Amino acid sequence: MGRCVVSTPHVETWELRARFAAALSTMYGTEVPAYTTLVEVSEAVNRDFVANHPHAQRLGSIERVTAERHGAIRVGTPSELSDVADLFAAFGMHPVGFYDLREAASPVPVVSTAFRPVDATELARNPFRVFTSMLATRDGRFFDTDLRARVDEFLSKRVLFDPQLIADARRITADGGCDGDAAQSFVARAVSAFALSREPVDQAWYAELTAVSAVAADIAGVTTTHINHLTPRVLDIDDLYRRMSRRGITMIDAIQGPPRWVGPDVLLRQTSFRALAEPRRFREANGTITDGTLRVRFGEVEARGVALTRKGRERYDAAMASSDPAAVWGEYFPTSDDEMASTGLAYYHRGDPKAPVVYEDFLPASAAGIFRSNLDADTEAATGTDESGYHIEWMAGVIGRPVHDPYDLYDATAREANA
Ligand code: OOG
Ligand code: NI
Repeated sequence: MGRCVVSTPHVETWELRARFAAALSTMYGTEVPAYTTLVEVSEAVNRDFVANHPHAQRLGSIERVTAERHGAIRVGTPSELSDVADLFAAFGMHPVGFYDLREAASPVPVVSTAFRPVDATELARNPFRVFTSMLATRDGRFFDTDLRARVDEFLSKRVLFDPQLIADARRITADGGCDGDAAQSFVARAVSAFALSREPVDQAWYAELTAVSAVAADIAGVTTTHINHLTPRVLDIDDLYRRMSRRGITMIDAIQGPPRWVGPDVLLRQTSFRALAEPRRFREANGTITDGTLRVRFGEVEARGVALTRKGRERYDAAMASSDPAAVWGEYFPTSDDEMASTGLAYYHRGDPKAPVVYEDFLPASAAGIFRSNLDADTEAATGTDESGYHIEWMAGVIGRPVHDPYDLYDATAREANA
């Protein structure tokens, strides 16, 4: 009798990513029940939109859009960010873009990037992306020397990611996947790194940080990290907004990003609602454990449009600077894909106006707005000079890999035929 080798099939990078996204979604649904409602309403919106619009799938197949999510996570230190980069690389998610939310009209003390697949084939297989922010403790406009030292000390003592998980991630990245048993364990351990912890929160420390910034408290007030939100994609966000409001869920006042418009949808439109307060346990100064609540997580939904070129993005920023963008949009953008393509404002595969290249990234103004609209307390605007030295090359150095320029990726994608 020959020797019997038991082996489970190889699971490729993209499939690991799809499983990771799906498992996070399942976990987040148990943690934040309103998310499950949002996903159900999003699926209904998309079904109805596809039934009523012959070209509904011009911005992505209904299969891709239905499975599509973005997540948001927040970490405290360069070394935690570096672990995140190693972990996500195993899922084929690479850093794209540098977002400096300290510079937003409503500043948030973080710098961010988005981890996502970078080529069209991988995006079509599963486009999961995670907006990842790091607390800007080095920025003296938000943290004085004393607080910074105490925050850094607190953060240096915690371990967000099991070193074995990161070591496995590195090996899986090098191998381009792993076998089935290893995949199951790896995905489960990666997901649990982002579960909301039941550990009691140090009440005094959390309160002190909240006084500086609610985001600082969420990031550095606890010894673990968690997924902050998981966002489904819809084909008609105005319809979604109305349906959620009708269900009695209070949405934020506005849809962030470009206005509704008769011409091609561009970039990204997002809206959110505040999740209910979640039960958390607190440790008081005398050591007593008490039950309390925190409101840090929320529901968000988005609609994606065509990616704008640098020229298109300049137009976009100019239109958004108007006091009433919706009223003047037609002065900045043409109403057809043909004109968007011929004037070089947006990306199309091989220049074919029937084949938009979808925007895969984020918008700093919307991101800052999403952060703030869901906080209990605001941070003061940053004044004074920034001596922190945070910038895109700094981030690339910290995580030991290049941070892609989104325009380079869109240029490359546009040179290819539609997948
Ligand atoms: C990230 C906020 C940014 C988006 O969709 O623009 C974001 C966060 O709240 O951690 O997710
Ligand atoms: Ni988001």
